Amino acid sequence: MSDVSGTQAVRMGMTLETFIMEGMLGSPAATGVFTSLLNQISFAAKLVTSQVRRAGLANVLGYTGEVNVQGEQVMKLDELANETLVTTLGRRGHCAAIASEELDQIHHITNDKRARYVVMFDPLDGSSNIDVNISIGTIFGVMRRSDDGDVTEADFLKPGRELAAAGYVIYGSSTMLVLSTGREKGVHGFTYDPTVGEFFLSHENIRTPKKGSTFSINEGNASRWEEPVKRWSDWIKGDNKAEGRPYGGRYVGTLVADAHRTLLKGGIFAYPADKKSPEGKLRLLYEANPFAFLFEASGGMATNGTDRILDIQPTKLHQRTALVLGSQEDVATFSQFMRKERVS
Ligand code: P6P
Repeated sequence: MSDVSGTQAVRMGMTLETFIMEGMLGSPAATGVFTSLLNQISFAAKLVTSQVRRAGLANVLGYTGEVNVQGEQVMKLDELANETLVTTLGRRGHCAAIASEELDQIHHITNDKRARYVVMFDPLDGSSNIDVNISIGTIFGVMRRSDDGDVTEADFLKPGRELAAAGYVIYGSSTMLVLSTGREKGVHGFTYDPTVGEFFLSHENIRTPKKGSTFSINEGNASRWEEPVKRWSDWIKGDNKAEGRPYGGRYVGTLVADAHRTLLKGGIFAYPADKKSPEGKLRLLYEANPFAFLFEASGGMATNGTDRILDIQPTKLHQRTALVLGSQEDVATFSQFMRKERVS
């Protein structure tokens, strides 16, 4: 019987960098550029987690007083995270351009042919929860460039099914990076050990249960919902032991936290369109698509209420969408209500 303690076993375990490299070695066609880009994102996550963990001490809380393209107050940590990602991804020559929630336009880096990828991200999702110490996160997607021409916004405006990789970092009770390079490669979680400065494989091959027991939606929007959403909400809270209802209600108010719980435990997260947000609130390119990519790779499902998120053809960088993520059975039931195929 090994006498290695749990912690030591983790330290002797698989780091994110090794896992990515071995993934590359498993794909001889990989040139190493993609692998190196993923390692850059992991390095940026380490820098941002350091900033987030020090936020209370380093007095980076509070508002800069500026307003971003979303019309929201920009918090200092938002800016710091954005700058960190832009700077880190600007190095090594793998990334041709960046799209960020914090930038009105794409940030052009290089047209060099060796820069084969573009990266879209929300640098700090849930920033309104920063100063009340609720989990926040970073969400990213990696897309191959269309051709060897100059990189343009068109390189970003492709359906999410064309993503080469997607993932997120959740800055919660611990910092965890969750990543997928596609359905055939699965979804894997890596927990950060700050004493070593490395992400270690902690959740290999995450699978989302086919059916869950929690629902996650902002009930404060109920008066603005369309009738089918109201009927679904009444149904999921109805008393039917045989069908496992009522589901438990869980809502953090940070997409990364609500989606992370749903990815691991199953159930359903929904941010539907409503009278206040007729297009939905969440952003297609750097919030919905990366999570839709992950949920489909983990055996879950992602729609805008009726149609597959990954099939949506984007037309604008910051366009919004309704978003429903979760267990296949739970998301399918939501769609039945939205299509008026059922009313209870
Ligand atoms: P509401 C955070 O501001 C965010 O963009 C997502 O992280 C989160 O899911 C959503 O907005 C919460 O919005 O309207 O429920 O506060």
